[in-house]
Amino acid sequence: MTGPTSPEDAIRARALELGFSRCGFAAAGRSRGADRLDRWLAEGMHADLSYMADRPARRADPREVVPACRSVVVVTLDHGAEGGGARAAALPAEVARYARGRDYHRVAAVMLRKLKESMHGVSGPGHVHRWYVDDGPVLERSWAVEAGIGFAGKNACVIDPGGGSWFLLAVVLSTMELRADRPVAADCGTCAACIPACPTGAIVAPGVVDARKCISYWTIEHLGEIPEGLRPAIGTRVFGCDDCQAACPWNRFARPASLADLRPRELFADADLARLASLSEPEFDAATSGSAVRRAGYEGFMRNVAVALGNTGRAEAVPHVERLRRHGSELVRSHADWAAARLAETAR
Ligand code: B12
Ligand code: SF4
Ligand code: SF4
Repeated sequence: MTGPTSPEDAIRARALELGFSRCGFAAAGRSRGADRLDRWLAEGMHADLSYMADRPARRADPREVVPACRSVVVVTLDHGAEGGGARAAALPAEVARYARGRDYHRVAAVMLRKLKESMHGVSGPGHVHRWYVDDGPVLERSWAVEAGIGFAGKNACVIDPGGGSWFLLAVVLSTMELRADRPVAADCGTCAACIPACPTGAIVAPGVVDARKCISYWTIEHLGEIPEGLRPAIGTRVFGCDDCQAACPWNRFARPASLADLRPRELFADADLARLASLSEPEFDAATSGSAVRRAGYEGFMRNVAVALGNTGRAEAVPHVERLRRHGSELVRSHADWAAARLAETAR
């Protein structure tokens, strides 16, 4: 057997050995998605995600982040589609699939540190390899498209025609010149299933998601009150939303989670609103240790649980809503009041 013969082969082999599910390379420059970013920001579609509007020129071009950047290495982690959404629970709740296991940012960080070390071995001294997973000023999806990981779907997600979209992205900005991969030759074609599948109409044009309407934004990123008009459409989702991916026919090719750490924790795979509504802050902290769900914060999460209970239309939800109406947080109490009023109209 022969060993890797090129820097690209060596880096790809190492990425896969570390547990990443894909690895591709793109030539650094102004991102092909940069104009889309400019339009999105100009329309205010970033809601109050101020980091998105902060120095957009930087986000548009990795050479503004790492001077002399020549290549963008894109790696992915399959989080899988496991956990059918709480079939066993009495009052089922939905937690986005990517967040049911250990926080991918933590999982990927350990692997990216090792990948970076190996890249130094390949490049020799004098090179810079800077990694980001979600948190950097990098248009990760656009780079994934350019690096041949997949195509940009009408739901804005990167879709691998051989493996769907249930995966997460990370990048390494490198001063090494690496041979770019070719973009994949596939697209959505005439399909548009994700657009009507979005409960809030957040996919405002093919490939364009308005964060101001997206359930993922309201239940994960937004810390304060959720507008009343949006609450019914949130349904029983307590953290994120998967509907535009669940509707996608390419996901019949999805693979299971690539790493055991990403497989669902029982609390989130079979999430039960009754159980979630009873969580004290220390219990929430313990249950979300090392989990992405912690991002919503205790108050934000319990606010989401209150809204979800209000949307069950079930009389069994009433005692749990009543408990949340006595919660220590004014934010949670006010959403529980709304839930109580909604259940009074809808519960059977
Ligand atoms: C801000 C953000 C959000 C916001 C805004 C969403 C949005 N669409 O922008 C909110 C909070 C709503 C959100 C929600 C979600 N997010 Co998010 N989010 C981000 C973040 C931090 C920035 C995204 C961004 O730049 N938006 C600006 C807009 C203009 O770009 P975009 O929507 O990404 O679309 C790009 C491509 O589609 C591309 N494009 C479209 N057509 C074409 C054609 C060509 C030829 C090219 C080159 C590019 C291209 O153009 C756009 C700009 O580059 C990225 C991480 C990162 N640093 O990139 C994660 C990221 C995009 N999110 C991710 C995930 C998993 C989600 C959720 C599925 C989570 C959930 N289950 O609740 C939802 C999905 C919502 C959706 N359908 O987009 C993953 C996506 C993985 C994938 N396979 O695509 C990322 C990459 C995080 C990660 N590291 O894995 N997210
Ligand atoms: S994550 Fe949910 S709310 Fe956001 S665009 Fe997709 S389906 Fe719509
Ligand atoms: S559901 Fe259809 S239109 Fe939407 S991303 Fe998937 S293939 Fe594209």
